Amino acid sequence: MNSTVTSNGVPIPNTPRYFDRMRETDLAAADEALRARYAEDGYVLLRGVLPGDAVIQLRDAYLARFSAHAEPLPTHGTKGHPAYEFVRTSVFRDFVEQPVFQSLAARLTGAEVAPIRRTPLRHFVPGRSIASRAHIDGTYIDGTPTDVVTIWTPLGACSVENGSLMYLEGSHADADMAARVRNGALMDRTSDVRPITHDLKWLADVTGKRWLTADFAAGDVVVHSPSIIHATLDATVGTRISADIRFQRKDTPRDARWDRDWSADDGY
Ligand SMILES: O=C(O)CCC(=O)C(=O)O
Repeated sequence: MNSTVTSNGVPIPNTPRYFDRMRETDLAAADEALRARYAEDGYVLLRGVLPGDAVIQLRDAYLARFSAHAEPLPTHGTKGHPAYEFVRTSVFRDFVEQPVFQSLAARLTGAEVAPIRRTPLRHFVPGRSIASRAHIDGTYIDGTPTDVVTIWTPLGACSVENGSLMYLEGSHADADMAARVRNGALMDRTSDVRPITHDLKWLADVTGKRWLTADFAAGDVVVHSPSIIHATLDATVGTRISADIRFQRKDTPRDARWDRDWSADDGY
């Protein structure tokens, strides 16, 4: 790994001051232990939740769609782009509707959950210096944030150098942190007030926290709470493709905007 990594082109020293590894949780743990870990860390990293070859097949089916498309492609995930079409196929829907996801979300919430239809499909290629800015999911969901569970599912192996997801340690336990740091946060895209910042080193400095990373194999997932601050690094060595698969408690108000298929320009 390099001595400096970047997110949206902004460098962060790759040192123990700024980075640590996520803790792994055993999928075979008892439900109470799983929930306790989720409450404590704001995320659970689970290995081998899905067969790796099924995940690779989905990735290949998505990438195969690019050969049928004439250049130039529309913006990622907008109408006419392979990602926009792919999230509407039965292959993709069958994948995200596998019972393993719903039962995991139910185990973590301890309640009955319903799927959220809108499932973003992310695709980051090396050399572009584009990554997800620091944010909490609660900002984007028009509901009670604690009731939504996100299962971040990389479609294929995803190392830290591939731009995998990472969490600001313990940030879920500080309810005011996002609001507090937002004041004075550096922002490269001032038209969108929802992300906290694109400068992940700055955020680590003002909070005194580290970013927690992981290398993922095909079939691994990480599940997070809507109040944990997360972001990604730039993909530098390979293409990162992933899906944000979400559920919410059945007994909570639904955000109707999230009941439709995802489109990158749907504004949510
Ligand atoms: O994959 C990404 O770049 C961002 C994912 C994310 O923010 C989420 O799953 O909530």
